Amino acid sequence: MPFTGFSEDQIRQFQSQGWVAIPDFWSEAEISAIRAELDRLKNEGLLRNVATDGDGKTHSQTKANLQICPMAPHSRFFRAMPFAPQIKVALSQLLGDNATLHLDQAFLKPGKHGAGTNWHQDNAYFKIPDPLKGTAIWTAVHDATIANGTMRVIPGVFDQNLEHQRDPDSDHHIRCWPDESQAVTVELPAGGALFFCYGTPHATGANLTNKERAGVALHFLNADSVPDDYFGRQVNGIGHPVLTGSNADDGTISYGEPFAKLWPHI
Ligand SMILES: O=C(O)CCC(=O)C(=O)O
Repeated sequence: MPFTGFSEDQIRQFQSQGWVAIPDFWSEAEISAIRAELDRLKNEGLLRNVATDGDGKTHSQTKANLQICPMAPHSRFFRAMPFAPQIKVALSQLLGDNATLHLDQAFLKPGKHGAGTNWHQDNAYFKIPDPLKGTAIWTAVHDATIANGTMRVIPGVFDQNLEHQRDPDSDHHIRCWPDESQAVTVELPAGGALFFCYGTPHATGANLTNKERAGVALHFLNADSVPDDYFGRQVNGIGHPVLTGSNADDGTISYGEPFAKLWPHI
């Protein structure tokens, strides 16, 4: 049964613990299409290895954390994904009216030498005043398991600003060192989605299996929490469509196409 909305308990979990997981957020057809489009971007060489050899600079020859950010300039399909009807339902419940797309990206971990992304809070980058006014939707493109380095989160600490430093295992990330004994490991089948607010510390691990594993991460911010120049700012011509409330765009305003209606047949 495709996602039609969070239960009250799930909303309470997001608001008090900073995360909630939905194992069947996308249908089979949707996740197959997401996987196929990510494959296309990978085969075109658009994913970049950001893993480094412990100095934050030297690109690793032995491990790979393949990232593409943003995806939208390269893919009509990924331009359309934030307009999917179930995203609108989820964002209306978690962020309310005037939820906007903040950024879109994907991380792919090749089999055997896929590298994790170290612990961080997204709010260490974005610094919004209320960390519950922003959420990631992290989609498991393949089954995400302990063995292939699925996401871990630290519940209930989203209102603490942990100290971050440059991540020596990445060419541009920052990282923190939370109390890992509190971590929850979130295993998800392909098509599942993990929601975590901007303050929730999260990390992925190494992929020790033979098969690749990827996550597509869309980030959303309530318009009342955005920096002053946010709507004027574009990355490669892509702006920040409003996705919920009476000002919601169905894709027509931003891209001239009614993506909400067309999805997933893009
Ligand atoms: O998938 C990953 O390795 C990291 C994803 C992440 O950090 C995020 O979505 O904020």
